[in-house]
Amino acid sequence: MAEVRISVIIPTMNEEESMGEVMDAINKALEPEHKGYYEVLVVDTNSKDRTREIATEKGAVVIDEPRRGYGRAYKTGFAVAKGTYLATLDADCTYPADVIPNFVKILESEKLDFITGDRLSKLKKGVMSREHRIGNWVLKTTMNVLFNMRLRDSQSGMWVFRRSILDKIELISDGMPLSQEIKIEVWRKKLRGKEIPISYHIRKGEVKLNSWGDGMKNLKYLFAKRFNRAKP
Ligand SMILES: Nc1nc2c(ncn2[C@@H]2O[C@H](COP(=O)(O)OP(=O)(O)O)[C@@H](O)[C@H]2O)c(=O)[nH]1
Ligand SMILES: [Mg+2]
Repeated sequence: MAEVRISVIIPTMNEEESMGEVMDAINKALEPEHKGYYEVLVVDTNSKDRTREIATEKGAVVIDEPRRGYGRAYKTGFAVAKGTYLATLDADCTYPADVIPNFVKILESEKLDFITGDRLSKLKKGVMSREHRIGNWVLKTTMNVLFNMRLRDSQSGMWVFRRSILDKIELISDGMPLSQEIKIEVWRKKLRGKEIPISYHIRKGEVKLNSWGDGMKNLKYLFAKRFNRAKP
């Protein structure tokens, strides 16, 4: 590939049920305007099912990351991504891959550094449990208060951003808190960030996060980050 414009990065752990559909959605979204100029990096932690084969068949490059952790997987993927623009999403069919080209256009036309998809403004009934909605509210309110931010969705895992900002931000978390940390860093470093509503869909396959445990870890991480005590 001569020049990579867009790198799509997906962390995976046993996502065979949805991997094919996610790859199809990405290829369908990017082929019309970016064929030959995008790469899909699947950062996989010890999948025992067909996730890796399916991803490879559909054109992704699979990167091995045996160390557990959502944040760890992203940091590994970011380090090898070649695109001018990076886009992230889960491998579970929850995020809309079709918005990626438009978000890249918005980064360019509005001269932004970072866009995060907001799942909550347009959330349809039944997609997220009451407990999850309450958890998300507590986390985003705590983040907004501690860091003087105004985001609607602090936990969204869909970001489209310029790779060049990675030199300016510090990502410490190896776990789920990386999702809030990347937003905190963008806003803290006064980069040009924007939140844009996206659709969000019911998950396929088995959830990898433990709601209460990860929710509490995320909450504690916010305080640690605020007082410069964050650890991987
Ligand atoms: N490589 C890697 N991927 C992970 C790990 N934990 C979760 N994932 C992936 O990260 C994405 C987010 O996990 P998910 O279970 O959907 O969490 P949720 O969206 O917050 O409920 C999915 O694509 C998972 O397969 C991990 O330890 N390593
Ligand atoms: Mg998910």
